[in-house]
This record gives sequence, structure tokens and C-alpha cells, in this order.
Amino acid sequence: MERRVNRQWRLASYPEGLPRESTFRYEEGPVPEPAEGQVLIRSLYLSVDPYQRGRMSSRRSYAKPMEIGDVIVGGVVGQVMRSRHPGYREGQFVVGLLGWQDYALSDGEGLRRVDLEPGLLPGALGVLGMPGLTAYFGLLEVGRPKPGETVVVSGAAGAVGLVVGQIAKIKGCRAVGLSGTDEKAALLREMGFDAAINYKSAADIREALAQACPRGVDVYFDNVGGPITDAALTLINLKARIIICGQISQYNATRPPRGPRQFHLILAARARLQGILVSDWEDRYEEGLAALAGWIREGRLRYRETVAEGFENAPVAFLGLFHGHNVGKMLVKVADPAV
Ligand code: NAP
Ligand code: FER
Repeated sequence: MERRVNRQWRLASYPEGLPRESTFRYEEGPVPEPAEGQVLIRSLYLSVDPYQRGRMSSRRSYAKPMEIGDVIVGGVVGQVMRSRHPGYREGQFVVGLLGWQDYALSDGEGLRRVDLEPGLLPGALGVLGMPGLTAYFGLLEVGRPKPGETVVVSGAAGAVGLVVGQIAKIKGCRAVGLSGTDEKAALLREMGFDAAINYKSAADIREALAQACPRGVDVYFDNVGGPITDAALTLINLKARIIICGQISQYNATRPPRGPRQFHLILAARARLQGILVSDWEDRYEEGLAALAGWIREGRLRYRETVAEGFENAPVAFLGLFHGHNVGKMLVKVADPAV
């Protein structure tokens, strides 16, 4: 049923350290009317992502922060309710950065049509969306894994990490993943990873990683930073590639991180360490999505989603990312598609 109000989550304050429920403010507003050239989109699934933490801070970064009072910036899979745009029809599914709200207007900028059956729509925010593309381009373009090499990924049971490890296997590599529970480690093995480490229960992360990587580490895909990354760097091989994708262990830090900073290891291995931003490959998203969809069809790429039910639960789902409450992509279901 169509709603008459537009529920919204807005930024109430910039958090110090870990965000809290009080970081967010709930509001209701009118459902907006599309002007000529615009579409009105109803949200079906909201994405919660670690990068949103970065937008809740005035620290310098690659994107400008949210202002206090802004609707929370976030990816959404939605359905076109009304169209005054020649490129969109009512009923079509779309994905875009439409924010944590029931309804949004778009002029088509940054909007992408999603041609998936309704049951597969959440995939457009995960394996067939921004996180899947991050794994695809980050690993293949920067990691350049070769058959027989060892690829280590941190945050391995998350949206990006699960895809990274499986692409490593598709490319003939040894895939090793780190995640925060025994259940997640078991899932990684079931998904074809050659070895999986529970970094929270390991007596010594470096020792566990050394055992899992008898031939050292050729590619390290870093989603988390901190002590896991310090351990991985001690095991890199000559000409290793290190992809700095995310540093979630540091996103809530109130002081700059201190670490072993063993950069002589990078020097000795003549390794390459490169930060990545998925949007740098925006002009190649179709290529990446086609490759990912092909592997899914062939049964070579599997995925998981953790779906929170209900608009009201978006903040809690987001906070759960920092406690490892998700397996695969974390999302919030807010409405069923209209048929
Ligand atoms: P995700 O992995 O699905 O969810 C976050 C996971 O991080 C949690 O499930 C948790 O798993 C782990 N985690 C939380 N705190 C941790 C800590 N202190 N130490 C170690 N692990 C911790 O998230 P995602 O969307 O796939 O993103 C993964 C990373 O990639 C994030 O750092 C994100 O910022 C980054 N990213 C970057 C780009 C880019 O363009 N550069 C694009 C997308 C994502 P455990 O149970 O294993 O702790
Ligand atoms: C993007 C580039 C990067 C984007 C998200 C990210 C939503 C995520 C970065 C991170 O997690 O650090 O265009 O779009």
C-alpha cells in the first residue's frame, strides 16, 4: 500500500567514537511530487554501509560529510512510482543514493535501472552492486592475482570480503579469510576458501595467518586495518600487492591509530600498497556487473545477505556492522514491491 508520509532518518549529531541510536533522528514529511524531468521512487531496501560512518564526521576525506539534519546518505533499491522522466517507467526497479527515506525524487543522475526479479532485488546493493564491484575491480585491477598465488582478505565474511575470496578462487589462487566468529569461518570454508581464521579467538593472529599461508602472502585485500593488517604485512612476499579498501577497525577511533608501522616490510618486498575507491571504475560498472552475474549463474559465486525488517531498524542495523552482526551484505527491508 502507498504511504502518505515520507519517513526519514536524519543525522542528529556527529558522533564521538561509536555512533549510537541518538546519532539519528526520525522524522516524517510529505511525499514529494515529481517535477518535469523527475521520477518519484519508493524505497524497498535501504543499504547500511561502513562508509556512512565517514560521512558523519567533519574529518577530511574523499567525500564531503553530511550536515546535521541531512537525510542519511545511503544506497537504496526502489521502485518508480511516478515518472516525468523519459528514461523511466512506473513500476521499474532502480538503485541509487536516495537516502534513508521512504520516498525520493531523482532526475536520473546516478540512478541505475535494476533488471532483477523481485526476490533478487537486494543483490543490487550487495553482490551485484557497490560492494561486489569493489571486490571485483579492487582485486582484479589492483591485486592482479595470478594462479597459484595466495590472496588474504580481512572482513572476509562481509559484503566485499566474501566476493573477494571467491574471485580469488575463480582465478586459481589460494584464498585465506579472516572474520570474527567460528560460524563465519565455517561459512568461508563452505564457500571455498582454503583457510579461514577467527581473528577474535586466535591466540596469535600472525601465527594463525602464517600457518594458513605456507607460501606467504601475494595479495592482501584489506577491509579492516589495525592489528590484522599489521600481521598480514609481516607475511608478504616479494612484489606483493596490498589493496587498502577499508579500515573499519579505525572508523570509530577517537585518536589517530598507533601501530607497528612496519613499512620496511613494504620496502624489503618491493610491495605495492594502493588505496581504492569503487567509483573510480564507474565507467566500467556494466562490465563488472556482467562478470559477477555470469559467475553467479554458473554457480561459482555465492552470496549471503542479512536483512533487517522495517524502516525503524536502519540505525540498529548500521550499528551492527561495527559488531559483526552481519553475514554478507547488511540491508534493511522497508517495503514490498507493488505488482
Ligand atoms: P561488511 O564487511 O559487510 O561489514 C563490516 C564487517 O567488518 C563486520 O561484519 C565485521 O565482521 C567487521 N568488523 C567490524 N569491526 C571490526 C574490527 N574492529 N576489526 C575487524 N573487523 C571488524 O562491510 P562491507 O560493506 O563489505 O565493507 C567492508 C570494508 O570495505 C569496509 O571497511 C568499507 O569501508 C570498505 N569499502 C570500501 C569501498 C571503497 O570503494 N574503498 C567500497 C565498499 C566498502 P567480523 O565479524 O569479521 O568482525
Ligand atoms: C563510492 C565510493 C566509495 C561509494 C562508496 C564508497 C556509495 C565506499 C567507501 C568506503 O567504504 O570506504 O562511490 O558510493
